[in-house]
Amino acid sequence: MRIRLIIYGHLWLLPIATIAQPTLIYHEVAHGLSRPTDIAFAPGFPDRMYVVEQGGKIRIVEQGQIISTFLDLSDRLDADSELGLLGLAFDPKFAENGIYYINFAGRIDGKLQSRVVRRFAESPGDYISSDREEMVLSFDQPYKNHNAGDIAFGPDSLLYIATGDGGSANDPAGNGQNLTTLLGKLLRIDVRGQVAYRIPEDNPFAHVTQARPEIWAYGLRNPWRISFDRETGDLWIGDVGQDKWEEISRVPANSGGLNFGWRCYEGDHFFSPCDSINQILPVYVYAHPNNCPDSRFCGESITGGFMYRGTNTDLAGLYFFADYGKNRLWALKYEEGNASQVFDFEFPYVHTSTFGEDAKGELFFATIEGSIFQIQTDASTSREADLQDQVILYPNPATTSIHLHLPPGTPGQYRWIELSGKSGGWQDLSPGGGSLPIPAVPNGVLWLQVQGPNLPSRLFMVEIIR
Ligand SMILES: [Ca+2]
Repeated sequence: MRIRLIIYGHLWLLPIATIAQPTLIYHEVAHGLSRPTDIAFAPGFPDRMYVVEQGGKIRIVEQGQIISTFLDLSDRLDADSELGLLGLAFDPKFAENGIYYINFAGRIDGKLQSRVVRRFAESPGDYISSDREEMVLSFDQPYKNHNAGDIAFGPDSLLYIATGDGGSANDPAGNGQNLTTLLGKLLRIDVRGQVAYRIPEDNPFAHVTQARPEIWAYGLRNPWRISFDRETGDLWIGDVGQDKWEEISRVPANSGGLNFGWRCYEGDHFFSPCDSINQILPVYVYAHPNNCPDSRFCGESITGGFMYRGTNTDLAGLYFFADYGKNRLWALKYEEGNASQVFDFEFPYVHTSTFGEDAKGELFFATIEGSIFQIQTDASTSREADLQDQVILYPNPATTSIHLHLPPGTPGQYRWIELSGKSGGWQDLSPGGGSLPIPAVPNGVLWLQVQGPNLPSRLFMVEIIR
């Protein structure tokens, strides 16, 4: 068991009760993605993972397979430096209206810009989005780096947008503390309705001259990934530091106007002389390798994650995060304003680029090399996986029919899905399976989706040779 008690800050608040370090199992749920920057799940489609790729695509992953390209903006975006497609958030009513939002940064009409746009799936279940797009918000970027770009709907159904300080290094223009720019901020806007957006009446600067009314919090450098705690409504930020300190900060639910300190502070350390400011201290900071007493707990570029609120009680209330340069996964237990315990987990790979949370509160993360992993423990290794292993398909390649074996006594149903995402109707399967006729299609591949009352949905790629 490895436990590190945090000695920064309020030592007297350390609780007496500690929890044992869980043992994690990383289940690779998909691979073959290209530079993932965000993972999202759409309301109403719990088994469908949308993976955002920096180069401009959103790919749909189901049952471990990349099943379609939902969106492709790669001809409009280049992913040079830290530019590209950086964030995706589904409208809370997506299952009814098909509306989703993306954030990207790129060279647009000759200028470096960040944009948040509203987009539409013709029908919410579509595997390919329509091209319809409406501008919500855009602002210029002085440099290619520090574009943050994560977006998320809060429990208040308002859209929160993380922006970076503009880039270069050391925030040369002082954007983090400048309330007249959208750079270096957390924004909060109301995107409901026919207009681009409205300013919520209770935004802290809604009626302040010399401040942008979109601002919810400020003093951020490059908030690489934000997330809401679905239980408390708190918003968590992993804010990438300059040369010394990485930080995790918390925006308590319904708390506007907080200043997280950059560039007066890097983490909880002075950085650049400022008039006195009312800085909200980070929940947790860790050092870069050249200044780090315990190499297991240092890094160089934080990737913020999520508070675990899934079904596994061993992980309940742990905030998971990682560092882009470190082959580690970390989790902190938050109590009374501090990280009361921080756990360090071995992981084979560096370059954890982003995290995601599904409808049940289970957590996933991606490596920039294109693999997606689920965070699990022994306790969550499921009967489902055992059952899935007993679903067998043969022969494959096939000609006009294929045999599907199910676990003995298990009924199910199946359907065929074309690569375009167009699917046929569900057909019943006898307990134990049987022989399935293959639709009359030219040589090529089709997806076969199988599910049942006691059988989690699974996709097979079937090669057809006539
Ligand atoms: Ca920038």
